[in-house]
Amino acid sequence: MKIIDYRVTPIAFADPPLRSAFGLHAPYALRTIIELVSDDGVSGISETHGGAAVVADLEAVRDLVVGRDPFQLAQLEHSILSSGTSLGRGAGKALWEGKLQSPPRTFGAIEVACLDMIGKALGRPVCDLLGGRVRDHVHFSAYLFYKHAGAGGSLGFDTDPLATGWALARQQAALDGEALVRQARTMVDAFGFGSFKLKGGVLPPPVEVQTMKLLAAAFGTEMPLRIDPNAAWSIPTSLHCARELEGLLEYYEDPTGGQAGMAEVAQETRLPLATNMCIVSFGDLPEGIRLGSARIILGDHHFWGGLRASIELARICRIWGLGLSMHSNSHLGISLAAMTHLAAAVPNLAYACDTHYPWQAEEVIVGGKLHFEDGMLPVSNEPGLGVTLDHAELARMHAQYLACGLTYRDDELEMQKVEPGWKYVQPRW
Ligand code: GKR
Ligand code: MG
Repeated sequence: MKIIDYRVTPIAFADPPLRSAFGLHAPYALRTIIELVSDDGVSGISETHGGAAVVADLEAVRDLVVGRDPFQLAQLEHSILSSGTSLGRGAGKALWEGKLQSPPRTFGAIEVACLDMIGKALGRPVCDLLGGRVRDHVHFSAYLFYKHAGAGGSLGFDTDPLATGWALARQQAALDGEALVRQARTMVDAFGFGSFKLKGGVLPPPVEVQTMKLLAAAFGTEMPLRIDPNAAWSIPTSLHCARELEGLLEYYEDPTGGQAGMAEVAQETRLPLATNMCIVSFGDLPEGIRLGSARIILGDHHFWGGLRASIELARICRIWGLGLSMHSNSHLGISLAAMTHLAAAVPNLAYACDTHYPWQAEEVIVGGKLHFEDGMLPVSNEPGLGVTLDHAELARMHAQYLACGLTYRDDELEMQKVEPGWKYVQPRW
């Protein structure tokens, strides 16, 4: 089997004006779709981060991909990681994502497409190529955001008066605790999620602590809760909030920045600390383990080097007694399918995975959006990832990419459009 065609297509899709410590989401989120075709006519697809630098990295390895046997992943990984073809740029500006390394992302995106292709050739789901499933359903968590009014995309910052239910909640502003509880209620009603993650680092810490308390009061203390201020808090603020939140949280995600800062907070609180910011690659693990910067790692196959590397991460977590959860960014169904296969194959994934998926209305796969039931997705039995690329939607979202003019994620710039002079600072409080 030989890869004879390799297509890299940047796309953009509507994204609501969600807030985070980095600023505000732009009206469009960017992703990249990879398609491989083999000499015997089998295709493989994947989805990764978006924007011009990501596309350039994927294009730079074209000659290493075309002509390759998709089964020879170790060879391909070695040649991409050692090729020096990476431009070494991140998907976003002024984000922790600047810390992410491009070669594992580039390889990971191609690896998923190869696994999809291999699965289709063998008639087996991707999770079977990762060791097989240990579960038939994967739990996801409700990802709550403070947000401005609007649904993104062509709707811009306006709302659609005909929208109801979650479609309406997705458009409504939510900039205080009560509005967040309403958002949470609608999300649970629509998707049945059984845990919450609040994207913090947006409003002053007492407001965010209060939001967590309101969520606990509204949904009961048995509902697992997490807050993720994306390192917007200083060490003293993180410790103060930890005292307020003790007993309330399933885990405390990146309250403060850096391995040493996180370790200092970890030493002073009983809350388990989690991260997708200070441990983001295998190279970060020795220091993280030595310092005790986090008890839970939020893996993400998009930047840890693919699905097989994520299985290796899971084993390391098991050996070192670390918990494992899963991180997400704005994404579509191909990523969600890959996350689900990975989650199915990881025995020690003890937490519901993050997903931004409910925030997106568009889809690039045939049949439209995947459906959560009771906050879970079933693990597909279909060959490969079990999803098919909708080429008409791909073309439409590529045209949207070209038309929207965005080439990288810049939440700070977007924030400045509504609050002139706003600056990303870490820590803010
Ligand atoms: O979508 O604004 C966002 C999130 O803040 C995202 O950029 C983070 O990568 O979800 C992420 C996280 O858990 O840190
Ligand atoms: Mg996080």
